[in-house]
Amino acid sequence: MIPQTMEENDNKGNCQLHEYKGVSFPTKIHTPESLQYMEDFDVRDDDVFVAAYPKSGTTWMQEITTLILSGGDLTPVNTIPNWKRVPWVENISGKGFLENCPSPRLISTHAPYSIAPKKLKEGKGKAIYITRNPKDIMVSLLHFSKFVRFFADIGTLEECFRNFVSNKAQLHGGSWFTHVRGWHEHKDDPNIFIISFEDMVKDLRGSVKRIADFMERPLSESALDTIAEHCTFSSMKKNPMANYSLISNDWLDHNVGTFMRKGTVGNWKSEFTVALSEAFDTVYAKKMEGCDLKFIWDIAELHK
Ligand code: PPS
Repeated sequence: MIPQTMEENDNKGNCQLHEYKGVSFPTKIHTPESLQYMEDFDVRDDDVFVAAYPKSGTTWMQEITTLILSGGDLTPVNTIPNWKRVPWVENISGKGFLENCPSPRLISTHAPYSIAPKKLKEGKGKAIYITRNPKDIMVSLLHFSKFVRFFADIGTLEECFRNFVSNKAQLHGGSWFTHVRGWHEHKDDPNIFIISFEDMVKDLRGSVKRIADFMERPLSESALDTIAEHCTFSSMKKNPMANYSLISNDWLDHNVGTFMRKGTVGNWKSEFTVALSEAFDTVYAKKMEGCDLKFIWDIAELHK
């Protein structure tokens, strides 16, 4: 979600969103041309995309996939910022940067399936899609919007809710419901692997192994141990190459918040009122009708 280079755009004025094929994106880091570039992207056979609705665990997966490719060698995650290791294809700076990245490439995207790279949809390369329960996403997004300067403040939690459940959500990546349903419909495609944030919280080592198997990059037991240890929330929170502390105050107001905030399941419970939670559940039941995706909403459910 963060620009790949600080030169990418100026940072004056309010952040605006614009629509590309019915999906909202922040104008500061995306243009119609950069989004078209994503759709037409020249996918290589060994490309691996990290795809997610914002605040679903993208940065976490960037770290995990980097370490899977390095076989557990910590050098890249300790020396290269995540936005350079796993750049966003739809950002303005994607074009010109990605073509020069050596294979195998790791590439991030917050795009819904409808506008994901066409070649990926035809079966070229692989994508790992991360889901997260949407109440935790909403809370994470709300806090993020207070300290990120290229993204409009999304108001109170109630205002965020009304926006979040709207079919025309004025949020980066558009409607969460459309996003998650669109990718989930392709869960059986051989080049798409779906995993939840909650699974990763529950069993990080087991999740890393599943992801590595999907990437066809088997790991030794000791590499698995190293990756699981490095990718804990407390460890990543301290890593300047992953925690966005390197981003200047012009882009992120570091006095207001931190990117690595809670990293848990069920944090929404401390922010949602009972009434808001019930209103959410009603809309959720309607919008997710016919979709067999199940979420874990509470940390206690993880240990059942
Ligand atoms: S972004 O801005 O869309 O790229 O954000 P994204 O990386 O998708 O999601 C940020 C949330 O992921 C949490 N996070 C983690 N949780 C647990 N363990 C690890 N290692 C980890 N790394 C990132 C991060 O704290 C954000 O969630 P919240 O709920 O705000 O803490």
